Amino acid sequence: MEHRTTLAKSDLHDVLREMLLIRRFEEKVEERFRAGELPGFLHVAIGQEASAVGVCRALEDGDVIASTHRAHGHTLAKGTHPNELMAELYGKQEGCSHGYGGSMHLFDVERGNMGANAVVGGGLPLVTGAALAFQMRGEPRVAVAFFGDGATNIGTFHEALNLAQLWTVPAVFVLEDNKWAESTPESQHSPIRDLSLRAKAFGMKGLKADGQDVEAVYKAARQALDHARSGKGPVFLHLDCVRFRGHYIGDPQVYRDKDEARRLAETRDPITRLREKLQLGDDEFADLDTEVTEIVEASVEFAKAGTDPAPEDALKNIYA
Ligand SMILES: Cc1ncc(C[n+]2csc(CCOP(=O)(O)OP(=O)(O)O)c2C)c(N)n1
Ligand SMILES: [Mg+2]
Repeated sequence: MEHRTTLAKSDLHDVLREMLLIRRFEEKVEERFRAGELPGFLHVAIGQEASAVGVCRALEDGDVIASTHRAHGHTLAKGTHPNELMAELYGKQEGCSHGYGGSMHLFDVERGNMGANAVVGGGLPLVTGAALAFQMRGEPRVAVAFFGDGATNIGTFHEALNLAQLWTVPAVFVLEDNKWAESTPESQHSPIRDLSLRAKAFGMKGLKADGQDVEAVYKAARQALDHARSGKGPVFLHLDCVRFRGHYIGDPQVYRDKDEARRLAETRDPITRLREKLQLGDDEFADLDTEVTEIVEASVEFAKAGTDPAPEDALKNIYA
């Protein structure tokens, strides 16, 4: 895809398809998890598809990302095939982390994904380090960290941004601000209401966008990436996002107003928004839905037919 400062009209259909694929993928994962087929712990980013797709679409070949515990959308948007992602969630050797990782440890280094991270804030120093490497080698590449509002309170966030700015490395720090850290609302975990102000503490360029509007995300991400790539230093990109579901699948959400999530899903769904903009009729949308749902169903079949890792290989990649 040719890179522009805004998404071309001709690309928007494809963008909608990608967001819908991620949505249907995560709905299927939730269903299979509740059916007891998937091991481990599960966080979905249903409602946050615009951030993953908008940012990843703006990347150039060679750019890298690091993700969080809510990583399925980022992983798909960075190019991992749904089969490889689903196989990983089923713990199979065919998975992108060869069955060693699961939902919170999705890696695909060949496609520039330095991994999901179960440690909140764990990806941030990796991104500063990768960006430093690009700078030292004179490569025109950018490293991008996704992280949540809760992560802005952890030490690695401050260390990573401080050094990134000090060394003017080509990094973009993408805050997916969904206003929750597990069951803690932002007003109880941050002393400031506007988290874009975090960038000011480091003298870092800050940009803001509506994280539910994929076109706005793309536009801001392009600006951020261009700035970082041109050697002007890192950028803090604050995306105003919405978490439609609980923190994890199974979360009873007793701490949250029951109507809030429903209201937000009705008014701030990035897929509905783009569908309306494209004026897609019911039949056209249904066709798109069938197409992505078939891809998701096929990924489940692929995963179920996968190979279980051998028990004797369990310690193979442990180095510390
Ligand atoms: C270092 C560390 N501390 C605490 C946790 C437990 N934990 C997992 S997710 C989470 C909240 C993260 O909130 P945020 O960064 O806003 O991401 P979101 O879940 O909203 O996407 C916490 C505290 C953890 N995984 N790692
Ligand atoms: Mg959050």
